[in-house]
Amino acid sequence: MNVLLLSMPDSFEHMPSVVIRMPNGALTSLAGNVDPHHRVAVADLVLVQDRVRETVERLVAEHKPDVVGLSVMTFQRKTAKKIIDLVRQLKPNVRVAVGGYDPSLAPEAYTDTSHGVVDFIVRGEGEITFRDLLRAIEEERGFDDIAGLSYRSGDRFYHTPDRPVNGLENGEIKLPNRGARVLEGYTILGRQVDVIETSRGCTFDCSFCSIIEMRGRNFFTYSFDRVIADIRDAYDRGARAIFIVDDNIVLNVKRFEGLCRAIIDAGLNDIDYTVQAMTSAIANHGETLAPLMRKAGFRYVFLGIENILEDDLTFLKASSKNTQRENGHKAGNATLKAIDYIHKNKMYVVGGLIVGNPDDTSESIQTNLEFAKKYIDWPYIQHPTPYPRTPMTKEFRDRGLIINERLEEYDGTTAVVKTEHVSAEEAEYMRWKSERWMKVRHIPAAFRHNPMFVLKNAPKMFGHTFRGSSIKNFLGLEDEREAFARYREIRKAERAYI
Ligand code: B12
Ligand code: SF4
Repeated sequence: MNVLLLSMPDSFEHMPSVVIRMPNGALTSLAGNVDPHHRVAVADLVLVQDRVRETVERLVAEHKPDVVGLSVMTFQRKTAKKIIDLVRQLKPNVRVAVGGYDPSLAPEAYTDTSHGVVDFIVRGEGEITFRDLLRAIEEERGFDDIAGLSYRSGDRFYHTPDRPVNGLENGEIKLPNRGARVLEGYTILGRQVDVIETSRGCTFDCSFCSIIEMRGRNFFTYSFDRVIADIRDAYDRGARAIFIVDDNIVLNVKRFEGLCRAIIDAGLNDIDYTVQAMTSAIANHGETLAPLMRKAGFRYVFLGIENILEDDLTFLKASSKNTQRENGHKAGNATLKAIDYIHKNKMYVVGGLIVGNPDDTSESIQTNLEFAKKYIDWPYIQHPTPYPRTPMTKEFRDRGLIINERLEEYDGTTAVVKTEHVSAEEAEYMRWKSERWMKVRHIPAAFRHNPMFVLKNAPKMFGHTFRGSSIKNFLGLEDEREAFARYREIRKAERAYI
């Protein structure tokens, strides 16, 4: 069968497509696990944000898909439905499957049979479910024995039991198939970027995170041999930057250190790696871990700081993962120590913070923004966003703080909740205003690393960072709120990808 797999074009403020266009790791993993006689094409639509319709039309004409699969996050739901409608117009007898976080956690949003009609919802991990689904379609048999699937028969949906998460070590999930990609242009600051995974899952339960509802509290790992083979495949196809998409790679620090050594031993340390990490792991093990990371090629460490105030951390259920330990005892917040280790080892901190929590005041938001200004290299500051089935969503709803139900705006940098003391708009304005200048500060470091790219793209990079601003703003002749209003309009228009 011919299979076309699409990831959505929607990106958000901290992933400006002029500098970052990353592949979706799920789709190549699916492509690597279907039976080999299928002809699979993978298209990451973030590569063609300004020509989504034409690209989908062309791909459907060229690949004549029997099955189209879409990977969808919640803020991409609206776009996904439009793309499904388009695909159905182009090829009425096509079968449409959706998967990823949004269909898994809000399958009810995809059982509407009037618009964006899907045939299959793959819930949770997709490799084995999708492989078996294609087999069942091909053999024209029923779907009841395929765990983790919801399927449509007429206007009704039937749901099979959830699929248990895969242990990964048994080798059942094969390597991704990057050869299936049909679009080009992946980049992070001018370097070709790819994604790899070394583990899945997390044993923490932060209230804003979707992981627990998605797969429970567990942690499974791939063997180093597999990981190295995956990195080498990405490298051989031209990647010189790699984003490790693991939910929480530092849950097992000894293993992570071993992985750094394996990367060094394999000579794959001339790649720029980016990884997401908890502050506690870096603070508590930084003495040995951070130099090894540096040696292995790690450049950006995305730190889940979340918030620097204890009350907020309690709300986010993120206190323990941000706790420093000394001689087995708790010794306060781990953030500063983690940042120090990262900086001492010449790596950069992408600072993940969440501001605008239910009890936040302007002062508590400002405290976090000031902290970010002082200590982090690239801000990744977000507003708490009520994604389907997270514990945080329930609390925001119960307290009547959700002010915006337009899911396409649930991109993390649009405030869709107010606090008990601050309006959503004000929280967003505060973040937007200070974050733009923090981003500018990283440009010299980016220039030193990738001078040609930055020289060539500097106008676009500044243009993106200061969308909505004008000379009048910079001269102080216009209230910054005017620029903020224009920024929001631009952002709104941008969301109409199709
Ligand atoms: C890595 C990652 C990123 C990377 C993305 C790199 C990339 N291009 O892949 C970065 C840091 C850039 C990122 C950004 C964002 N992310 Co993010 N990210 C993740 C993370 C950590 C892992 C995702 C991943 O790749 N997993 C590995 C793959 C193999 O697994 P998977 O995606 O789950 O796919 C499997 C199944 O879902 C299924 N599947 C998936 N798609 C499909 C499609 C079909 C057809 C089928 C059959 C099956 C299927 O099969 C796959 C294989 O088993 C998750 C989870 C987490 N713990 O936080 C969040 C997560 C996915 N991100 C999320 C969000 C919200 C975002 C942002 C909007 C804001 C933010 N929080 O940073 C931005 C938007 C990015 C953009 N497009 O502009 C949310 C999504 C919530 C939701 N309900 O939609 C998550 C769940 C985090 C959370 N808040 O809980 N993210
Ligand atoms: S530590 Fe990270 S992956 Fe784990 S629950 Fe918290 S935010 Fe999610």
